[in-house]
Amino acid sequence: MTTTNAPLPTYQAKDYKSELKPIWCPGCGDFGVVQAIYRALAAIGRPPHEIAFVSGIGCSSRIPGYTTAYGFNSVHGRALPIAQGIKVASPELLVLVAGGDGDGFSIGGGHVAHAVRRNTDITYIVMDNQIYGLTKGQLSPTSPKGLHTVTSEYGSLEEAVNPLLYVLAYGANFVAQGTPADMAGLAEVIEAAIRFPGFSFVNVQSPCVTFGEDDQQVKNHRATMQSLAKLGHDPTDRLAAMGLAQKYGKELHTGVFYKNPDPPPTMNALIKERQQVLSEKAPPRSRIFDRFLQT
Ligand SMILES: Cc1ncc(C[n+]2csc(CCOP(=O)(O)OP(=O)(O)O)c2C)c(N)n1
Ligand code: SF4
Repeated sequence: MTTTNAPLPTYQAKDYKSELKPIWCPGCGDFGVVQAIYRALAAIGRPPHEIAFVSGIGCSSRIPGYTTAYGFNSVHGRALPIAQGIKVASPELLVLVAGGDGDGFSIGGGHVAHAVRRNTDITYIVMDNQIYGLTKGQLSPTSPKGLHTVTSEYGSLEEAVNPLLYVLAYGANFVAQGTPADMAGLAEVIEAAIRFPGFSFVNVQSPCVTFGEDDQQVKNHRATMQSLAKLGHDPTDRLAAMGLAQKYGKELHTGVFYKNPDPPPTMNALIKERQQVLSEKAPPRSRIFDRFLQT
């Protein structure tokens, strides 16, 4: 066998950018999110062909197409089950999931709880713009109460879903939030989420400038965001994380809410363990065939 001392290839953010030109509205927060994803992937350094990027349907679900990873712009609300299947079948792949708050917490809401408890090693990035962008501005599950939209002319009557509290309550082991108003911070939390061994969740406050509350949200984020690290939050304290997550919709916290210091085994690790036990206990194949031949 010949060995070579050639350095391993390194990747830059531009290596993850596809030739497709984004068709988002000028000023859409998703432009910043995809840039942060390129940066995070460059920091991780996995070649694009070792990455599978799954999304549902929505403006934000276009993201996989703007990367050089293998992409699957799948079915509205069904990105998580597809991504889990990919990871279980191909453990060697880095599997990412992206989508909107409607995709994730309305039609796909039931899948989030099970993705959390199955703990497959995938990273779920939600672009939470509090509206249905692609279908032109209907109420979404995270729309704030009172929001005027095409489907709530007199203001929404419903309380918003809190995505941070939702995943924390189901036992998520890595939960973070970012905004394109802080690109470096967003890239950092996405990178940390990818590096975390298990299901990781990043909620991104990614404004919809066309149908959202107003078109000044990125500016407002810059003025009001509070870094959890600077606040002295201990990200290993789940209850403290839940306390801070309750401020969702009122205060904009960025950074890691919760990171389990002792991550439980992932679904792939459990499957491997089970397969090993079964293969040790299983009778030789010839004995199984003999049993059928006797009957
Ligand atoms: C089964 C199904 N139901 C409804 C739709 C219509 N639809 C497409 S995207 C979308 C919601 C988009 O909002 P969100 O997921 O928040 O993403 P955004 O466009 O805001 O990024 C809906 C209702 C669909 N494509 N498929
Ligand atoms: S409609 Fe909203 S979410 Fe969709 S591309 Fe335009 S600004 Fe972005």
